[in-house]
Amino acid sequence: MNRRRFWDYFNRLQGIGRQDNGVFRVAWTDEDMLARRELAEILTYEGFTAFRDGAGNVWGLWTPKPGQEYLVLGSHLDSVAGGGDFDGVYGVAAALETLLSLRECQFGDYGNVAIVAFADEEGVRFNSGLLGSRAITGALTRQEFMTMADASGNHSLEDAAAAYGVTWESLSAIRPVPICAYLEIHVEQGPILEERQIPLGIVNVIAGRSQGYVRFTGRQNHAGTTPMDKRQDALLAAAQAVVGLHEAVMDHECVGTVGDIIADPGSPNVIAGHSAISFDVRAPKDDIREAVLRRWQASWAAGAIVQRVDKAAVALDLMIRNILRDAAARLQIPTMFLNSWAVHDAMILAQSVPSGLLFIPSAAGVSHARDEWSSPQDCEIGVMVFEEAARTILTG
Ligand code: HGY
Ligand code: MN
Ligand code: MN
Ligand code: MN
Repeated sequence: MNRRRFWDYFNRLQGIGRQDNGVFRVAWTDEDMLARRELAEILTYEGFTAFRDGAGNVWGLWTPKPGQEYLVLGSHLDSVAGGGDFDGVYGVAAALETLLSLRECQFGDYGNVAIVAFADEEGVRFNSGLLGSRAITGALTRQEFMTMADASGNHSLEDAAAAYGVTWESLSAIRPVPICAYLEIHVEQGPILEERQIPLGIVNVIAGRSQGYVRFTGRQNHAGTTPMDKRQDALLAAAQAVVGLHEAVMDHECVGTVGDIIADPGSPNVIAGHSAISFDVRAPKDDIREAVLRRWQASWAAGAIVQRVDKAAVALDLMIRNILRDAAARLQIPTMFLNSWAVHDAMILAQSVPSGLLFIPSAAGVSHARDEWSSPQDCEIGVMVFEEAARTILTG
């Protein structure tokens, strides 16, 4: 690992879209594109074949063995709105440093290596998360891509992506490189590694997730003249559903979040005729997630789910998990196995190739927030073990 080079590239990528109140590299915005362009420039400068595929994923290829499969190392550059400095970009910088190190140490005799920054991992605006990785594995449907919209229903993923040259035609024309295995390293975004004082986590299962929007219909009316027993208040119905989700997940190994709520017309003196809320429900066991959603849905009347995307929980490849454990052991780095309640592109790749996911500690377990932080020492330990694991997989 070349520490100086790693931090130089990390800072170059992580600084794009960074503001006082957090990072704003939301997918399908200029900042997101700037970061992808920056990565492509770095890859070209370093002599790799760099390109953007039909989904907007940015690839860097090192092909000493033409015609053979690639070990793919990746993560994402897009962020949530007001996100932290490490989510996604740390993994891309670690993948880049590993690619450079493998070439420097002449590992070309063993096979090809690629890095990828997947597009729209977060799905912030349209609940379209893990879009880039699903596009290369065929898990993204035309129907989903063409119908995803924001909470208001007025802005579509299709239009936002088209502004940056990504269409269903370009997505479906992708011919991905042949992949032998996928590795990702990411900040844990939770408190476990820090609490246990363990510098590296190896992920067993990535929790499944159901996300989408519910729209409520009431009757727009006057806030003053409408008696309380004569109201059909769409925003009240939405608020009750927000509390209802919290109650539906209680006492289950499950989490549920409503992160976005809107009212139409959204005027202080008008009873809302329409409203919408987002939902994000996750559990390591799919039957629990499904049961909670059914219970929650039964608790509200004037609503209808207008968008729902489910991703099943995924157990990552046992052989890869052991390679990660042994690579850390060779470097005398303590590890532990744990589950991930954050979703990752690794859960999509894992459905078609052996995939592994490493975590480094997150300070106070905080993420998707300005004060997301991981220590330089933990970042560097993560890269060194990530490189050692990549070498092991490459040399087979
Ligand atoms: O939402 C998540 O779990 C991830 O950070 N995209
Ligand atoms: Mn995230
Ligand atoms: Mn992430
Ligand atoms: Mn990820």
